[in-house]
Amino acid sequence: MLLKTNEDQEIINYLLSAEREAREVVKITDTYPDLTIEKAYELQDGLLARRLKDNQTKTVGIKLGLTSKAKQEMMGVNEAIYGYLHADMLAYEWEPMKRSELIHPKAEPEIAFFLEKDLEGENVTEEDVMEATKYVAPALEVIDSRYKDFRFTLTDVVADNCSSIKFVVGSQLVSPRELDLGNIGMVMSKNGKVEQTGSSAAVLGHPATAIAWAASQLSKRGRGFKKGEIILSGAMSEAISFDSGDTIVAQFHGLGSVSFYCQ
Ligand code: 0L1
Ligand code: MG
Repeated sequence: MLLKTNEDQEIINYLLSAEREAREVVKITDTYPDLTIEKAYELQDGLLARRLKDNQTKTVGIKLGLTSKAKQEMMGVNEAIYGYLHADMLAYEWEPMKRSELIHPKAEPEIAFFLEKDLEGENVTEEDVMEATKYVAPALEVIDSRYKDFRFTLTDVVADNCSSIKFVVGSQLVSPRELDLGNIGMVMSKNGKVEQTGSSAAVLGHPATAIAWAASQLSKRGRGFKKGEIILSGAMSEAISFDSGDTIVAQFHGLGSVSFYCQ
């Protein structure tokens, strides 16, 4: 599908200003119902290039989305998606997250992979993923769709860099070989009350399977994962909404915990 270059720029401006002003907007497929997935990834590329320039930041990794069968079924799709992580999305456990900079944030528990080798090609296996990973760590991704009521189609969310806004990584770094990564239990609580439990098995059966899938998708576009990058491998349970005054903690069996406070 071809959109005119000026329409592409309008969409990119529309989504970036929604992020900057922490304001929800009508989804883009209301205006462009025929948007294809290829075009949505092109728009994502354009949005990321502008964001890097405007925010004077850099790419630090990749995040996978819609990695659970439950979420794919909910959206009526059978594929995961990916977006990019920028340095200015990295948030810290010790620094309150500012609610005023967010629209309608949700937190999701994930396992972060730190790569010590490039990971590229259409035939990347789970073993290759494990081999290329130096450490894994507990993480909380904050997603904040720019779309009204967090409602969108697959193409909308891809163009919106898969709802990315912030991520927090816990301080415990563990070799992936020391854990049964396909079967890590997780408990996520808000203000001390358990809100979600889950398992890394919810991430396409094993987070390394999800990453191998993403490597093959990236290779179709002449890309791959690079040494030094962080990968957020996908949510281990449903995301939970939070607001100012809330503390979110996710505890992972064998991996420790990660938390943040929203101010
Ligand atoms: O990181 C994610 O799994 C989110 C992907 C996009 C879907 C959503 O915003 O819920
Ligand atoms: Mg996520």
